Parts: sequence; C-alpha cells; structure tokens
Amino acid sequence: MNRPSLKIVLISPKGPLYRHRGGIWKKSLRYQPLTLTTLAALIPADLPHTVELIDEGIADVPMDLEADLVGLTVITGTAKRAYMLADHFRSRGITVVLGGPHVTLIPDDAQPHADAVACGYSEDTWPQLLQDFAAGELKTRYTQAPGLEIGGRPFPKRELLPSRNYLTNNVFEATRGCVHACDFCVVPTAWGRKPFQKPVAEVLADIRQHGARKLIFIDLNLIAHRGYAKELFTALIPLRLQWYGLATVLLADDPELLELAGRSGCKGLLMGMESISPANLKANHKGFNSPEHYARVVARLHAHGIALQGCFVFGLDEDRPDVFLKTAEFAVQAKIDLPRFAVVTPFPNTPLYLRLEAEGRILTKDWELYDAQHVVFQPKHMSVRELQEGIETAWKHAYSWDSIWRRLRHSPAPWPVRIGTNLGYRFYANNLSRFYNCDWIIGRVPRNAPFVQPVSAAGEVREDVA
Ligand code: B12
Ligand code: SF4
Repeated sequence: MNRPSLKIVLISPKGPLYRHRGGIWKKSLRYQPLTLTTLAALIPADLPHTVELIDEGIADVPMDLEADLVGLTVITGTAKRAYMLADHFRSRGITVVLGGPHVTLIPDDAQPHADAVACGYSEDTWPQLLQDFAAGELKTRYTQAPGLEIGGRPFPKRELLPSRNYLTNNVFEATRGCVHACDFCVVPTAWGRKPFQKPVAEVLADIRQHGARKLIFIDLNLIAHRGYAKELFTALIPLRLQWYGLATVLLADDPELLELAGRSGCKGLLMGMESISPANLKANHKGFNSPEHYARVVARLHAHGIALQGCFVFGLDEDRPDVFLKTAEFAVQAKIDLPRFAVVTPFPNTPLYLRLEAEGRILTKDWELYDAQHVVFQPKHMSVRELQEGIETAWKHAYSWDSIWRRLRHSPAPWPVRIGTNLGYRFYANNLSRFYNCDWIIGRVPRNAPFVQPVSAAGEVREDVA
C-alpha cells in the first residue's frame, strides 16, 4: 500500500544574536548550522516525504506554512521563541516536535508546547518518531537510545540550506560530548560524559564529497579522546586543509598532539580559558585550566601557526568588581589573538544552576535572557549592574586600539584576517549593549517590551536591577 507523503518542516528559531537584524551579524559572518541538515538526513528513506529547512537567523518563518509535522530545535535562549512558534502551529492543527539542548536539559518545560519532545541525541529516536507519526502512533517523549552510535549515518544534507547566506557551509562534526564536568557546562548535564565519535574514515569521506578545503569543526572538544584526536589529525595531514575548531587548553601540554594539529592544517582554536582565578576554576570543576600557564598556551599554539580565540566568563563567585579590567589586560598581555567575554550562564539543571537556585540567587527564568550576555542570577560580590557593565568594560579594553596593536603583532593569522576579525570585534565591543539589548538591565533606558524584570526566587523585584 502506498503511504501518503509527509510534509516535514524543520526550524531553528531565531535567538538573541538575531534580535538586531542589520547589525554586525550580517549574513556573511555566520557559518551554516548543522542541526537541521543532520536531522533532514536522518529522515528514513523509505518514508515518503518532503522536507523544508528554515534557519530563522537568515529567513523569516511563514506563519501560514503548510506541514504535517514541524520540528523545532531549541537552545535555552531561543526557547521562548520556539514555544511561541510551537503554540502557533499546534493551534493550526500541525503536529509539533521539540528537541535540542534546552529540551534535553529540562524536558518538562518544553512538553506542554509539543506533541512530542526528543531528549538527547536523536540519531535513533528521530527516525523512530517519524515512523510512529506516520503510523498514527506518536508518543509524547523520545529519549536518547542507551547504546547510541553517531557513526554509520548519512551525511548532513547541507544543500537544503542556501549556501549563499552563510560565510561557509564547510561545517563538520567528528565527535560529540566531553569527558570533563565543568559546573556551568550544558554538555555533561545534557548528554553525559561519554565521548561519541564518528569513524575517522567517515569524517574524511564527508569532507571529500563536499569538496571542503577550509573548514570548521563544531565539536565542543575535539581532543576529548586523545587517541581519536591523534587518529583524526594524522588522517587530515595528506588532505592539506585549513581547519578551525574547539579544544581545551590541555592541548598545549601535549607536544605530540599539538604538532599533529598544526600539521593537519589547524589554523585557529577556540578555548574556554574561563577565569584568571584558580579558585574560581577549581570551584567549578575546571581546575585543569591554570591561568599562570595561559601565556605559555598561547605561545605554544602560535609556534604551530594556530591562533587562539580565548573565552572568559564573568560572575563566578570569586569575581569582584576589579575582575573585568584585570582579565582583559591579562588577555592582552598573554597575546590571546581574539579574547571574548561573556556572563557565566546557569543553564537549567546544570550543577551551577542547581547551586544558585538552592541559594535563592536565580533572578529570572525568562529563558530569552539565558544567552550568555544577560545577568540572570545574583552575583556574590557585586551587583547585577556592576557585572553587566563590567563585561562591556572588558570588551572595550581588549579591543581598544592600543590593546589591538599589542595583541595583533604576535598573531600567526594572515594580516587581513587579523585586521578584519579585530575590527569586527571592536565594533561589537563598542555596540555590545545595543546588540544584546542589555541597557534596560543597567538602567540606561526604559525596559523594552519582550523582557521580564528579573525577580528573586521569592518573587520580589531585585533593587539592584531595577
Ligand atoms: C555550532 C554551535 C553554534 C553555532 C551555530 C548555532 C546553530 N544554531 O547551529 C553558533 C556559533 C552560531 C552558536 C551560537 C550560540 N550558541 Co551554540 N553551539 C554550537 C554547538 C557547538 C554545536 C551545535 C551543533 O550543530 N551540533 C551538531 C548537531 C547535529 O547536534 P544538535 O544540535 O545537538 O542536534 C542533535 C540533538 O540535540 C537532537 N536535536 C536537536 N534539535 C532537535 C530538534 C528535533 C525536532 C529533534 C527531533 C531532535 C533535535 O538531534 C540532533 C541529532 O542528534 C553547540 C554545542 C553542542 N555540541 O551541541 C553549542 C550550543 C548549542 N550553543 C550554545 C549557546 C549558549 C550559544 C549562544 C547563546 C552563545 C552566545 N553567547 O552567543 C549562541 C546563540 C545562537 C543563537 N541561536 O542565537 C549552548 C546552548 C546551551 C543552552 N542550553 O542554551 C551549546 C549547547 C554550547 C554549550 N556548551 O553551552 N552556536
Ligand atoms: S571542557 Fe568545555 S565542553 Fe568540556 S565540560 Fe568543560 S566547558 Fe564543557
């Protein structure tokens, strides 16, 4: 019997970065996301269907779209928007499925807005969910299969999103997960500490069939499993590529792996430096980071032609009002190519969140503000306003002309890249509150409509925020 063709629409709702269309985050600065293209590839071939992908960062969602099933991927900062879209499509009789990091962290929050939620990695459950739906047997919750393997899957269908709207669609994934357990990180809470890996031959086959020469690995910690990283880097060498990715600072203490990374074409890495306070790092289970060695990390990466985007968070319990300038100046002196600063964000159900909630310090559960730029909890040694303003101070210091010059001279990146990235970040640094709409928090302008006033767990408006 012929089954009717399903019309599936997959949506990545717009998040905090896209509130200000026309800002510095123009189309050309984004790389193509992998979530929707991966999900599209996982739709069973024997299920008659058509599929459409909508990345709301580059295109509007037609509210009158026709579909049998809409799937939305949700991170905490986009949850409010995702729920709004979900409620709308369900009111039109369309079946809605929600999945992604936020749904995995806190499924009961998403469940009322969906016909089904998918928790965890969905390589096995998403195809099953679709078969169930086609058979009229959709369940309300699908949870990551215990023996999940991410290898042996079809390659992401990158062609389903328009490549012209992105800086690149040469975006790849070799691994998932991380072996560490940093208190503020979503990864161990959402997906556990088991590293998942695609067979190296499959990663290479995907790169080859896509014809990528310059690419991005989105893996959160490419060196989570040393043996795998060694195998991958070694296999990449003959391809003579250039690649960018994420790793921990531990790479710098592993001369063999670092050399292989350099030889395999690694040109830039993003690393979570997090804090210059060892006490902060220890308290948050990231004691393997040693701030006294950060300058050495940079020097060793540079020696292999690798530039560093070093990320710091502010608001951990040891931070006091002098932390912002100290950290920014530290980053400049350490010659970090591109320092970045964010507010530590207690994503739901992470150890950090649970601790702050137990202490009555979570100020708001308006998920839209959980974007790593807004202060959503009561800091220990400063006011919300000091923390919110301090981040701008750090950005402005790190991207002053003087600081740019002091860092730029040492970068291994080609001059046009060094200058372009620093100018981009300088512009961002000087317009930060505009992009993230933080002004209302620090009282500079009246509050804008969609945000709620942070309130303490007890329900009263916090005076230091108002
Ligand atoms: C690449 C990436 C980005 C890219 C692209 C984002 C994008 N939309 O794809 C960029 C750089 C733009 C980015 C930006 C940000 N990101 Co980001 N990003 C990632 C990263 C490293 C990989 C995501 C990815 O493509 N994974 C590969 C795909 C295949 O996996 P997946 O998305 O998890 O999908 C699988 C399952 O989750 C599930 N699934 C997911 N969605 C759905 C939907 C349905 C219907 C179903 C059935 C299943 C399902 O099935 C998939 C297959 O198993 C993740 C970390 C991570 N490893 O997940 C962080 C991550 C998603 N980002 C995060 C954050 C916080 C941000 C920013 C807010 C950071 C900032 N301050 O700017 C911004 C906000 C972006 C926005 N939307 O406004 C957090 C989200 C935490 C949270 N609870 O919200 C993560 C988890 C990182 C972290 N450790 O905290 N990010
Ligand atoms: S090392 Fe990075 S990815 Fe791993 S748990 Fe810590 S913050 Fe998360």
